[in-house]
Amino acid sequence: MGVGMAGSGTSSLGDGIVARIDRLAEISETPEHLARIFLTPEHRAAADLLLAWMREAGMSAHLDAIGNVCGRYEGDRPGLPCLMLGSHFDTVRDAGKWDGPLGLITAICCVADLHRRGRRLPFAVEVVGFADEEGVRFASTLLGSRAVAGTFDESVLGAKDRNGLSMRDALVKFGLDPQHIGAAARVRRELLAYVELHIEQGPVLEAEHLAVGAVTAIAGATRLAVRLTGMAGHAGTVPMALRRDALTGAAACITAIEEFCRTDPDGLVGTVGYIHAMPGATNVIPGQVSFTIDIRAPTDPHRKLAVADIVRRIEAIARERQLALQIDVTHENRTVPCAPWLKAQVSEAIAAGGYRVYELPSGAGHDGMAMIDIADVAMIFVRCRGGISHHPDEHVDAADADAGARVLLRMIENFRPL
Ligand code: HGY
Ligand code: MN
Ligand code: MN
Repeated sequence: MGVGMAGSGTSSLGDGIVARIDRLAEISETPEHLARIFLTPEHRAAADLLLAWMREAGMSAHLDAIGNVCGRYEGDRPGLPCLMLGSHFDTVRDAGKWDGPLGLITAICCVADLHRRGRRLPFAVEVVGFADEEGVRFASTLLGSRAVAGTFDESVLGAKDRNGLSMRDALVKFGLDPQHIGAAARVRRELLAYVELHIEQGPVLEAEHLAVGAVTAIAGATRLAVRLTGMAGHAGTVPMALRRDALTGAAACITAIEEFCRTDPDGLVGTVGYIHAMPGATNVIPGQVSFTIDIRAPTDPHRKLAVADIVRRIEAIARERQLALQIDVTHENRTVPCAPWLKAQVSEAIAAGGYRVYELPSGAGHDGMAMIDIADVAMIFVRCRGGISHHPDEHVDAADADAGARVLLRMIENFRPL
C-alpha cells in the first residue's frame, strides 16, 4: 500500500510527507512526465491511495460526487462543524510533484499525528483532496472545490476534452453521475474555516530565507480561448501577399500579448500556454489556429482593463490579416482576500515556530478561490527551490515540508473559530 504514517513525534512529519509525495508521484499518465488528470485512471488510483491514507490517519473517508477525496476526523463529540483543510491532487502536464499534494498530504499527516496522540479538538477536522484545480482537461478550473462550495456551473458538463469526450460522459465513464454533483456541496454552517498549505510556486520566500509565509490574497485570473481562421493552401504556390495564414496571425497576436504585458508597470502577466495549428502539415499554410491566454494582475480592475485591451489588439490583427476570429472567456476568477482573523492565526503559528512572520500574495490560483463562497480562507506558503513550479524540477526540502507541517499542526491545535 504504501507509506506508513509519520513516525513518533512531529520531527519526522517532514520525512513522512516526502515519502508520500514520492509515492503519490508514481501515479502518473506516463512515467516520464508527471500528469494526473481529472477523471482518468490515474485520478482513480490516486484517490484510492489518498482514501487509504485518510483512513489510516483515523478519518472516515469517501469519494464525493465529483471525485474529490473527503476525510473527517471527529472532534471531542460527534457532528461538530469542521476546520476544513485541503488542496488538489490533479496536476498540470509534465508537472512537479508538490503543487497540490504537499498541502493535501501535510493535512493528512497532521490529522494522523492528532490521531496517534489520541487528541480530539472542540471541532472536527476535515481534509479534502480536490480532483480538478488545474483545469487541464476541460479548460475551466476549480471544478472540485466549486462542487464542494455549491457553485459548480452545470453548463461546463458539455465541455469537451481534446478527444471530443464531454465532461458529462467522462464522469459517467469514471463511475460518477453528472446529475448528482450537487450532492458534493457543503453549507457554510458546517465549516468554521478553510485553510490550505501550498508551495509558494514563486521565489519570494527563498529570497527572504524563510521556510514558510502567510498569504494575504489569491490573485484573480482570466483564461481565454482564441480561434483564428484563414485559408489553408499549398506552401509552394500561394504568393505571400495572397495568404490568410492563421498561424502567422496567431504569432502576431502572441507577440502583441507579450509586449503589452511586458511593458505594463504594475505586475500584469500574460501567458499563451497552448497552441494548435491545423491542418498541421509542413507544406500546408495553416488555415486555422487555436490558442489559450491566461491573464493575471494584482487587482481585478487592472486585470479586466488589460483583458479588454488585449482583446482589442487581437481583433485589430485579425481584421488586418482578414482572419475570422472567435474569442471566448473560458474561466474567470476574482481576487480572493485571506480573512484577517484567520491569517492572524497562521501568523501566530508561524511566530510560535520561531520563524519571522512574512506576508505575501499568491500569484497562483488555488481552491480557496472557490471555497471563499462557504468559508473564510487562509493559506500557508512553503518555500520551493528556485520558485520553480509547473515543472518537473519543482522541489521542497524535507526540512521545509516539516516546518510547514508543524505550522499547520500548531494552527489546528490552537484554532479559535471566529
Ligand atoms: O494556474 C494556477 O494558478 C494554478 O496552478 N492552477
Ligand atoms: Mn498548479
Ligand atoms: Mn496548486
